[in-house]
Amino acid sequence: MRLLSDLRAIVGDAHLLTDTELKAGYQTDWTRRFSGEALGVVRPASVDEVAAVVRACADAGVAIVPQGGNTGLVGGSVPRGGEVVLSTRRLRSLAPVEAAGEVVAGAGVVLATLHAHVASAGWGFGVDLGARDSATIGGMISTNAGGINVLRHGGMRQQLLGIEAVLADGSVVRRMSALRKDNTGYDLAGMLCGSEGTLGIVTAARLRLVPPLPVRAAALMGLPSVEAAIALVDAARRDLPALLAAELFFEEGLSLVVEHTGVARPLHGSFGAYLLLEVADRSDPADQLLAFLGDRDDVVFATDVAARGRLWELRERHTEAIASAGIVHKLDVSVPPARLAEFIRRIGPALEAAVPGARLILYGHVTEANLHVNVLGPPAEDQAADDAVLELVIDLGGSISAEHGVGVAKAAWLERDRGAADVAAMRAIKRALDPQNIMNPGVILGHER
Ligand code: FAD
Ligand code: S2G
Ligand code: ZN
Repeated sequence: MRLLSDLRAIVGDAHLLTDTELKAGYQTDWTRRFSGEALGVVRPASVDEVAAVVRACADAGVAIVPQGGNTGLVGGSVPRGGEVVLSTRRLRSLAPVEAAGEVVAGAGVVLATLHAHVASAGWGFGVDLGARDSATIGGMISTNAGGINVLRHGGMRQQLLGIEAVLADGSVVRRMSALRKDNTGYDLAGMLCGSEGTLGIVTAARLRLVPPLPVRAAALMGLPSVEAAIALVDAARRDLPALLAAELFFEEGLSLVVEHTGVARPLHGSFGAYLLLEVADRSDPADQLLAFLGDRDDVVFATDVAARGRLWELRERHTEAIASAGIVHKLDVSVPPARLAEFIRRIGPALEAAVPGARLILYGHVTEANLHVNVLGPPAEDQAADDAVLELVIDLGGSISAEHGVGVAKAAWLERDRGAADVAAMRAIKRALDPQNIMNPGVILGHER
């Protein structure tokens, strides 16, 4: 095929994969629910090679699936069939940290690498998440990733100062100046952030850094009910200025983690809800947290790195523990904070009515009322559980996607969530920037044009 020889000429033989074995890792997503056969996997080493690849695919009318760390959870990072997967893993340039607290990173830079890079210059980066060892800067921008520190620093959009991207015609948009204020025209960076590879390919970004918060303490509490946990989080937001993270999980998830990992149960007995709080500052915030906890028992308090890591492991290994139990339907949703307790009370019966016997595991970023609803039991293609959850979320005025994006998993629900006028405006932007519909077709907007 002419396109494959063109791609080989652009990236070199070693970076065009057509062999079934070599393509395999790029064709199935992290949840194992989404998979497809790519025409080929191409691994460009520079923005110019990305632009040449895009032009070649556009000339051939072949669609592109941009892929970073392939940790996305809504099926947007893997082919549906016949596309070229464009892997950004070789776009790993990392400029020196600038004195003003900014850094320019290639799209393929892994989050953990960025954290280490900026820490060595005495800075921090505002976004952190469990997939830090694989998720890439380009992927995190494209999904507008949130993570565990949104309360303090916001998500990826709040860290984004500039962007370099290749559009569907192979042109390169570059807004990477270090200008502190530049109000000239539409916010292309903001529009590409969260576009999940459907409007262009992010090749580099200018990112805002944050002052480091080196001294930390954490506490895991067992609480009698969801209501008690939510009340405590509201109090923590008011009374704990050093609060960095607040994560909620429940018995079902904790038992799976303990069973899967063999780590010891943190508290004796079982509780209606578990709340993990982390405080971070320049000076020691431990006393602030201890004062907040008062004489409460059913608490595990931790200050050193290892002890805090053990508490975080109970939360962050939910994902792999659940995945080890079978094919999981993952629904990353948010509801108005005032309706969070109601959502948690209603989701069990709603799911049981739709899919009797399905196993429900809830956990997530409670300060944003963002829960990760995981359902085990229904086969991958059975949408009944997904529909029951999303129906309830919309009924409560929530969002069908809080931080993972829409992907292909939730494209059918977009109009229910956003309304016809909003979706029509997004379609107009898509048609304008990608008239051939070669940029990740089917993601976010489905296949309707
Ligand atoms: P990929 O999975 O490769 O791609 C994701 C999407 O972005 C796809 O649509 C892809 O086409 C597109 N894309 C990728 N790179 C580019 C690019 N350079 N230009 C244009 N489009 C691109 N997410 C959260 O928000 N918060 C969390 O707390 C969180 N925790 C996680 C924990 C675990 C254990 C796992 C497995 C995932 C978690 N995620 C979380 C989901 C995932 O890590 C994020 O969505 C992340 O942003 C994906 O980055 P990635 O590089 O893996 O992107
Ligand atoms: C998290 C991602 C993983 C999951 O752990 O915060 O965003 O299991 C999630 O949904
Ligand atoms: Zn999350």
